[in-house]
Amino acid sequence: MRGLELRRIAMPLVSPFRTSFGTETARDVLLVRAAGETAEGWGECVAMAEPLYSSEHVDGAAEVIRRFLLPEVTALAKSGELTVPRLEAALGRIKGHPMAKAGLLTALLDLSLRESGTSFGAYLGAVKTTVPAGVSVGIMSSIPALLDAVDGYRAQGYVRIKLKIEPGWDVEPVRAVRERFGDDLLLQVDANTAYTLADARQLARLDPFDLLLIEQPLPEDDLRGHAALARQIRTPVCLDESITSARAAADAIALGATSVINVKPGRVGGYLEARRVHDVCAANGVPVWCGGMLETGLGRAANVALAALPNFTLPGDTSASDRYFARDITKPFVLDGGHVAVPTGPGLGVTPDLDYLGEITTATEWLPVLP
Ligand code: NPQ
Ligand code: MG
Repeated sequence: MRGLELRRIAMPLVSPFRTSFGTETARDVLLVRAAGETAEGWGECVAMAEPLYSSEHVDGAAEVIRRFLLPEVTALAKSGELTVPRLEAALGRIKGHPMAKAGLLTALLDLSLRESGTSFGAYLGAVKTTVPAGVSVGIMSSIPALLDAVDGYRAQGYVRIKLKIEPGWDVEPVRAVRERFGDDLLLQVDANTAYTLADARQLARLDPFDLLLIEQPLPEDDLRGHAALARQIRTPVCLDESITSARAAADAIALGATSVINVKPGRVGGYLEARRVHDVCAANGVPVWCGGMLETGLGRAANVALAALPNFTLPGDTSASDRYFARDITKPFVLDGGHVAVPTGPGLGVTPDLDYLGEITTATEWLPVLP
């Protein structure tokens, strides 16, 4: 293990993406490159520029990696014990910062899988060669603008639509999409914590529209509130932000706070813990789907491999690259009959275009691991 490169890139979004917590116009991404003796691996840290989705943010994640995670890598490398499972265990001493840990662990996992010629999908236990693609549709300025956007995504083949909602943009957009596109459309909503339990009656007004689920209506730490809400509405409750580990998933299920779970590797500290979330849910008969954090092709490749595990029975936010970016840093992920192909090459199965990466890089930093 020679070292780690931290690289910041700026990716313009094809259109502003508005959620209940804010409007994003560009993706500020932290990439981790793990340089081995004979190969290298890539990991994408999904933290946002500002701590709006969760408490992490990109500058903080970079600081945590260089100051607190790197020494754990170095210690294991010095004793010749550096493996991804051992590093994951060692990182447990450092509290929190799952997105920083996931970016680092994914780079090392990619490196080791490329060395052994194993794909992410094969390593994780994928049972499919393609996965159905859903799309997350931001809060729009008007209902006609929303209907146009949904129409465009349907024409591209997306098999499931997710509408971002917030107080004042919930029942009417859902009603309009249902009326326009019919009862067969797979439709769900995501509030990103914008409601409280006092809004239960308003959220029950979504009941007639046969939504697949409502994602994270209440604050991240309000598991009891989600359990109470689940008893007051017909739409299944699905947790995203609240599910920070496999143990948190088991607790939320036991409490009746969630009947479906959104799995995001960055939110739970990496792909090994994401697989454990999958396994705990499968053991409890709770279906899961793969969330998205506006990943580049590197993060998208790993997510698509994860989404090919057997209990990922609902379409994920595993959209094509062009949902977010006019140009991706890897060969773009494309829709084929509403599905995205699981990469089959070693590791992530994709590599960044280094010339383009250079053009959009805003900062790089080399962190040697062993002298
Ligand atoms: C979610 N993602 O499921 C998130 C939240 C989200 C695809 O809906 C920049 C970086 C903007 C990450 C906006 C989707 C973001 C972001 C929303 C994540 O809750
Ligand atoms: Mg969500």
